[in-house]
Amino acid sequence: MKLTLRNMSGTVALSALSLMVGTAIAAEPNQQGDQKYKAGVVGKNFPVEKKYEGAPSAVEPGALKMIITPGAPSISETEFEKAKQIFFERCAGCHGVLRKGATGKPLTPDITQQRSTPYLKVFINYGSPGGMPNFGTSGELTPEEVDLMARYIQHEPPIPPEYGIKEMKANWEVIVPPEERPTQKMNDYNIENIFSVTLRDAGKVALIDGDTKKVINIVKTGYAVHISRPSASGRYLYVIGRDAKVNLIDLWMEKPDNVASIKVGLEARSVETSKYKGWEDKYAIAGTYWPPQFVIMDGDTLEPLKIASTRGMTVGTQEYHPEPRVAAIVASHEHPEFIINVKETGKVLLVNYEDLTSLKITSIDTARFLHDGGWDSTQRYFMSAANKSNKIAVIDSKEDKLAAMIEVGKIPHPGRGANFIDPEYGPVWATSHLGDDQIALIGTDPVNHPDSAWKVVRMLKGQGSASLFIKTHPKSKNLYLDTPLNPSTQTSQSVAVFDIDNLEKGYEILPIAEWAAIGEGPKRVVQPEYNKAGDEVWFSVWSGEAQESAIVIIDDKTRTLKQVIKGPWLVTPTGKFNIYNTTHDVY
Ligand code: DHE
Repeated sequence: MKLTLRNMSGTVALSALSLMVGTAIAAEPNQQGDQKYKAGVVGKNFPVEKKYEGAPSAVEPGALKMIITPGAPSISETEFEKAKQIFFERCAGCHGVLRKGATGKPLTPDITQQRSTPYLKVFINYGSPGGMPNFGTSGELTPEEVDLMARYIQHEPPIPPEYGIKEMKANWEVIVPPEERPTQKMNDYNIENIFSVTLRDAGKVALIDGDTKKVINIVKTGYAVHISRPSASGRYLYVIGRDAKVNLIDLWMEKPDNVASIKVGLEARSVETSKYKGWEDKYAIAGTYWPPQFVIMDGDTLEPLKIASTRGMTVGTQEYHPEPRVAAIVASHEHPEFIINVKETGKVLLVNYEDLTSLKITSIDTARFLHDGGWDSTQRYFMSAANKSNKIAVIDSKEDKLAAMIEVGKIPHPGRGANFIDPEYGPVWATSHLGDDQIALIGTDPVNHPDSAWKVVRMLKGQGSASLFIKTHPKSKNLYLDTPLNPSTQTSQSVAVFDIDNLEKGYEILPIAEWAAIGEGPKRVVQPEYNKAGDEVWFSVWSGEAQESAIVIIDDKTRTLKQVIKGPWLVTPTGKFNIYNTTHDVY
């Protein structure tokens, strides 16, 4: 089928059929519905990475004012409201709130008006080989909605409000002031082996005793809660929701619970705490997607102290980006610094927190679009994934400079990655990929293994693409990786495990979801996490909000089922953060 369309600049020919086949994957029922956030991923038969990145934005569209733009097709106020809602739920994750371009293409009126309504409708309807989902033909949007969106994106994007110290302070609460908190540990829990489990769609975390596997407390947190990070001493736990709410939990309390909370913006993913010697537990930092900024807070109370914007020029093309989102943040062990991935500009910021009045920021150019990453085993080198550039940037946190840029597979997604000793090449850090089935092992020891340093020394083949997390432990000989977004149910519901001493032998598949013995549901197996001793691995079996989910614990040595944790409280478990391993960056 050939569609020939006219736009302002002439004739555009599009093979709609080729657009349809390009990147579509096999249909997977969207069993969790498409309610805001509840699915976690969108689209019935969308490309894997779009299912992952295309989740709804936490920015509340209701607050944004309508902007009518000269040259754009007419749109009524009611239509604008509806289109705004659709955009924030389905498009903002990839194109950005301001449509300036993120992993999806820029959609500002100077570009969209040139394209014209019929051309835009084809793209929205059929998708593109570049990864744009087929919103129309997949049934995700009706023909009327496709037409509406084609007209809407020719108008200026409405701008969400800024969020400064005044707004943060108005949404800051110290529930238990530091002077009223325990002066010593008031419970018998082995705090270092507690797991903070994200109950994504419940907006809560479950604190689970890693020794007894019993629930200690279920603590209310932000909306669509994302990650947990403990303070350097291991006493405090910081949790962040997509709604940019940070909760501070005191693990010394008889029953660990919230002692402070703050909303630091409209949308966020990352939180971290100061870990440099002498600065333990002093500061916390949260990075936001909107507004594009980070805030340094008092570690005990979450009082916001210093906000800095990430807006600025992109690497390479050196053009202004109004919305560079803050992705992963790690705390340096070499200097009193936070290391911040800025997604859209492709810059890694090393923010020195010694003097908040004269904030020193070293900005290192890497590549777009920075997402997640973690330390090498010496905790000197930060291995950062520039996912759309298919590269790992190596930041030397001692010298504050770029050590290397390494080409890997398609869309690396390490989580924090995995460190181990390769029998042939010495210390390596590994990442799996969203876009292919490979596992890249990168040499990380420039002193004793200079020939292997900052090179992909092995490329292993896993059981499929759409991996999000890879994990091992210094005491383990196993390397696990999940594939939760793989279109094959068999693959998304199991994990692959490699023997570190015999990597070329291939992997064994563990049917984790089957071991969970739960009812119907997507049952995606996600994020391996070790206990403190490094002899157990915990996996989330992630189903819909109204469906049964589970945590499956296996014995690492025998790779056999040890225990299943279930219960009506276990709603959409995803990330799990062992206090000791997360505090000490053991992975
Ligand atoms: Fe995450 C880490 C962003 C979707 C589970 N996620 C991160 C980090 C970022 C991020 C920037 C690194 C934080 C850090 O280290 O400081 N995640 C995003 C997104 O923008 C994205 C793609 C889409 C969205 O709308 O949020 C997204 N993430 C997901 C999921 O769908 C996952 C699988 C399930 C869920 O809970 O929502 C998910 N992300 C996680 C987990 C981590 C994480 C478990 C921490 C991994 C670790 O081991 O540290």
